[in-house]
Amino acid sequence: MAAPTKETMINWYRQMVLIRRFEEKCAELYQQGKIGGFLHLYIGQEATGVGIAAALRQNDHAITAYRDHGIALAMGLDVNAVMAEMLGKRTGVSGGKGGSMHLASREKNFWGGHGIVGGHLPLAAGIALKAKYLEEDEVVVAMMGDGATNIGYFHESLNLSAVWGLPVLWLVENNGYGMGTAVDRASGQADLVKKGIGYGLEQDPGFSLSFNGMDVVEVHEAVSKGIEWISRNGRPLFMESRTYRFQGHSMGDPERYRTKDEVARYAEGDPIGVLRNRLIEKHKSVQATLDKIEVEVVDEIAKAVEFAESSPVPTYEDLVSYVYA
Ligand SMILES: Cc1ncc(C[n+]2csc(CCOP(=O)(O)OP(=O)(O)O)c2C)c(N)n1
Ligand SMILES: [Mg+2]
Repeated sequence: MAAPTKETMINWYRQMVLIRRFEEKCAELYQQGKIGGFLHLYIGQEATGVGIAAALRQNDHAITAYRDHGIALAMGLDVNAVMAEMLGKRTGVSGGKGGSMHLASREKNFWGGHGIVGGHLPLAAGIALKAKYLEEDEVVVAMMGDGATNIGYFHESLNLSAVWGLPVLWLVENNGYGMGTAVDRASGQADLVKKGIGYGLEQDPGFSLSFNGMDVVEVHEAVSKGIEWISRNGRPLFMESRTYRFQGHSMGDPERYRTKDEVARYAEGDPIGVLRNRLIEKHKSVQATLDKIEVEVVDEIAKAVEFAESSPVPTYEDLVSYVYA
């Protein structure tokens, strides 16, 4: 596989910084009471979302759980409309009726944004069934948390995908914890890729099923190989991105289940820093470009907040549309 070009990596850098600053701004807006409900930040996991989005081919699909801002932005959803959704505005990607956990875009083949742990996994199987039925070469990347691998939907979906030969890349973002429970305290099998064995999923496709989710280059390469393998073999795969979330599970998490030292240790491998160092090591001159990106992104986020704040809230008619009663 060809190494990504300098331009490609700079673009990934921009996307990762955009996600990071977006998330920081959301935390601020939440404290100010401008964002309601739950808020699950993607800080620390940016390389996984950006690497996946970069690996998707034109007609492939992505679907995820409630920690969805990062992949939504990486899938190219408009930053203004995503911010407006966070604030529950009519101009939001889901008309302001979904909020943080329900970002989606039919046009971008991004199917959300789902609040029930594992609840989107059967939907991923359904999207893949459509592709199989119509003989279309499309792969669905179904992202999930480590905690989601312990729920009934997981079993049913992986099982059906194997029985029916569905083109799904089941992709667990192993960030070490559920809400606050470490992986080995919740899962009888803590080596998560081994969970695919029980469903007859391929264990030796010729590349590693588990990869370093803190390095966007590695994520992109692994997911590209996974998608290519699924497309060629017409069967699902189960892969693991080893990542880490730097913030609490949701807002207001006292984080008693881990030490500050542990978080600091992982922060040394901050995915944005990893990519920045890699770029600068290879191309010294790129530093000014990266610094400029930082400034541009802050401006882009400020404009998105302005757009969201000045947008109208949904009307009564909006609220009762698409509602079955
Ligand atoms: C069916 C169901 N049970 C419980 C919850 C409450 N809940 C929300 S997030 C979460 C933890 C899930 O952890 P993981 O799958 O690892 O995802 P992460 O938050 O780490 O991204 C739980 C138990 C829920 N939303 N849905
Ligand atoms: Mg988790």
